[in-house]
Amino acid sequence: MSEFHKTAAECSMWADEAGHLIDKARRENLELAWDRLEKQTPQCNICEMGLSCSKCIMGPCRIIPGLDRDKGVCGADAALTVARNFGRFVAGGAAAHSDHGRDLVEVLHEIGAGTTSAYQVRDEEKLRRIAAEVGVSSEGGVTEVAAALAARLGEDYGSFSRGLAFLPRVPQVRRELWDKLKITPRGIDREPVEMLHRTHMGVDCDPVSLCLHSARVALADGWGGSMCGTEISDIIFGTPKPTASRVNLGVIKKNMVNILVHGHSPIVSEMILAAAADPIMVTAAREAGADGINVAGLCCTGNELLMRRGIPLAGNHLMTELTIVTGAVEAIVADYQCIMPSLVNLSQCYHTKFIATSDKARFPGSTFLDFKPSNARELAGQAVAMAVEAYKKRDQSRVDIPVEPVEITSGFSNEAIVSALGGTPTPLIEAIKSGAIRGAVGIVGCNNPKVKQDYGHVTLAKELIKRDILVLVTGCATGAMGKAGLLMPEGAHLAGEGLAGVCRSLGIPPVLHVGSCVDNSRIIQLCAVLAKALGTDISALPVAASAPEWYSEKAAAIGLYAVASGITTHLGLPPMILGSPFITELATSGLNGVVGAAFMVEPDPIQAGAKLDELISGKRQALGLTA
Ligand code: XCC
Ligand code: SF4
Repeated sequence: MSEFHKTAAECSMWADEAGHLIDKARRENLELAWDRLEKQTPQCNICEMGLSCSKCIMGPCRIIPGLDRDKGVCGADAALTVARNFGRFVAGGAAAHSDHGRDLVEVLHEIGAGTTSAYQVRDEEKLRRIAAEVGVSSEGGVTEVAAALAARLGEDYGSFSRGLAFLPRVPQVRRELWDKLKITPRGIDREPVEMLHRTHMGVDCDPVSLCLHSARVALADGWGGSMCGTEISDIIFGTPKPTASRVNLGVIKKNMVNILVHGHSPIVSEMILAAAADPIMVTAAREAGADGINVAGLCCTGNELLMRRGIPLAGNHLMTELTIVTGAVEAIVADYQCIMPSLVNLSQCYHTKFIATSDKARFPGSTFLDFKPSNARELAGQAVAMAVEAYKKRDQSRVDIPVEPVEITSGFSNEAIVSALGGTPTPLIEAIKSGAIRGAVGIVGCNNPKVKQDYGHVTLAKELIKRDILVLVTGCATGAMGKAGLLMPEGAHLAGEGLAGVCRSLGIPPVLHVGSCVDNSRIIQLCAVLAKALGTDISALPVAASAPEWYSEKAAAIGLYAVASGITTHLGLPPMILGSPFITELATSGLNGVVGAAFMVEPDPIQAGAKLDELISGKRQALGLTA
């Protein structure tokens, strides 16, 4: 029997509570991501190295240096092929985040135009503050300011922007460096589109130039598209504040109509939440025999609702299939990104309704509701009604929810962090200077069935906090940290003396949940604030980023914008670049001399913890602080 068809007890590739449901899926003959990975193994080594190209039909070409096949038909060698492939990979991720951000800009525009009643501005103070920051009028009515801000940020998506609105947040030295390197992003859409152009056959044939443009693409995401996503989501749905919630499969309730929201954007999930609270719907649920309606989150839209509303998180990326296997999910309402196509089939093996809501993310075999700002509230009502109907068809004998939920704290927006510190970042800077907090690492998202689920996230976080390194977490890593108890102030007992002391005095956990994938923009902004306060560049700060279990193009874009912003980034799995020693060297070391940060690939989270600790010690000493 191969590794992936083993029972949970025989195999250790997944988180503890997952195993129980994997066994159930086995008994019910249902296929999961781990099974499909096994069928795909061994995976194509040439692709894994980044050495296959199908960008034109003179190909497809496989570049095999040393085998007298060292160039494609057009003459592209290994370095060029790897650079082109990686460039498009990053562009895919940047496009995803930025298009999500655009949807928020559009909702803000509709609020300004008065064409939606479903959405309002919940954080007027932030609306006016951001408007003033980006140079549009912050005076007048809310709708006027909303319209002006949407117009200004909308401009950043096109080619004729006067410079991305949020660029002044970046420390001056870093901006000068970007200008010198010609990687200052010029437009949120422009950079990924230019990447598609440059990587067409016969355009940019210089691997270095392509890598620099990859950095520009990523920066357009981090300081552009993702930042729009975060800031406007806060304006429309409220800026997160510390809030108590729960996490894991146990948040799915046996006696409730369970609706899971899945995807990334809060635009749909917030409406589902509103519709589920409608007394008419709750009565309908009771009439159907349930105690009520329970909304829980998956992946990043789950993180959005968790941050702002304290809505519990049912699971992360690799738990999404298993939530259906509990047999207690009436509906999955999906927007876009990271939604495994397998969920549609799997939901058909149960009574679960799979509801797609975005015209750009169609799922054959699902129910489609064409959400727009103008009809969102009405369609959300329809989705909830479908879930209530589905409850009547639930087979209670197939219901199996193996665990009790774990308590967590969420909601650490930068505003909330600064407010917890008494209104200024100074106490944080003092804590860093004194060494109580030696540094900070952002651990971001994703699971990947190639690595043991959650192990990388949790192990690395524990390695860091015990060394007095504060951890900020986003995306799918959140569920893992929560289950391990690291998102509660009590988790501080696993931290070193200094960090534990800070956690105790502020009543905060040693791992702070700061949001979804796009909310990594909060982390770079916080770094910029600290760098400016210290009169230095981001690359001088004792900080790093890490994606121990990453899988997605978006994660590559995040990693690269972190690096290009001066933040060294650990990856638990290498990107598909190893076919070019030149590009590999550039990514893992050469970039240090260019942007003051580089990628660090280390599969073992314990080793990674030690290496990040060493990096942080070095940065501290360079700042004249104790190691
Ligand atoms: Fe997707 Fe964002 Fe990754 Fe989770 S963490 S698997 S990208 S949902 Ni951002
Ligand atoms: Fe082959 Fe070049 Fe065409 Fe790629 S672009 S498929 S390497 S000929």
